Amino acid sequence: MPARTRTLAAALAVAVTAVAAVCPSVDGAEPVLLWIEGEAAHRSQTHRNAWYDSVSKQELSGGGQIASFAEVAQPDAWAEYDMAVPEAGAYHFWLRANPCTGLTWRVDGGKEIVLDAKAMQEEDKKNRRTKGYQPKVFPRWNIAVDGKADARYMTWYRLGPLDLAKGRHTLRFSLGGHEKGTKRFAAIDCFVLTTGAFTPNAYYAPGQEPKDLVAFPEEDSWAFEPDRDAFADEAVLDLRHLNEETAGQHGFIRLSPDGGGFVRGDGVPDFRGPPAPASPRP
Ligand SMILES: [Ca+2]
Repeated sequence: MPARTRTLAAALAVAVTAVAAVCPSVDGAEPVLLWIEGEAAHRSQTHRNAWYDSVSKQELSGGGQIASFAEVAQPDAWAEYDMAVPEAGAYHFWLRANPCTGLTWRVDGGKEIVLDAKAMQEEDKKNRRTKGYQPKVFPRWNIAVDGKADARYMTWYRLGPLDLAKGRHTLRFSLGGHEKGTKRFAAIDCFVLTTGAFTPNAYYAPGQEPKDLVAFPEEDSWAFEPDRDAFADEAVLDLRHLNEETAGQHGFIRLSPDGGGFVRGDGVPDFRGPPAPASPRP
């Protein structure tokens, strides 16, 4: 394999390993997966803001979100979802959202739970080298229609588990929190309740084909379908710490000036594959 190709292959292996994450499956049971769009709320109260609503629909599951930006004098925003849960179980709760000034949820009128993004990030940071640890916060995804890096983004959060009985349940979110005398804003793209494994993949649901996927002739391509990474104790490497806090925050990865590795957009070496031999081996 040419040196440059080999280096690129190694780099891709790093990138794929760094973003992989799973949750455990329920033994012997066919997993249930409920994928619910934020914009499909059964009841809601929200407030409009031209800047906060200026997001790219292409970066959102189902082409939409539910968002609210409450001025100081406006009441709190909220959204409710009625769900038919097909079987009782411990459900992993995943949320793709922009919590901004605050986001809470509660099930069937129960205790209100706060999404504490900062605490979750701190826990991830503390455990980034802990084998078997599964991160709670995934990289931010810019959804601003003008591409500006401001408060318009989406992030996947691992919130579970939720014990749910079979039957109808109502999930209620607050959008922006409850702090009096402040502007309160937040948005939800979608959320997932599943008894099985789930790996966030931007705004795509499991099995959904990317819209911009390029088709190659079968003879010039192969299926790249690596097994899920369970971060088992016997794993040799855990490269999640290489992820940027915000995806792409340092610009595009490019070839280093010497052609032997890669650098970030700001010129800092990012990762390298095995060194290329200076001359053919004897
Ligand atoms: Ca959506």
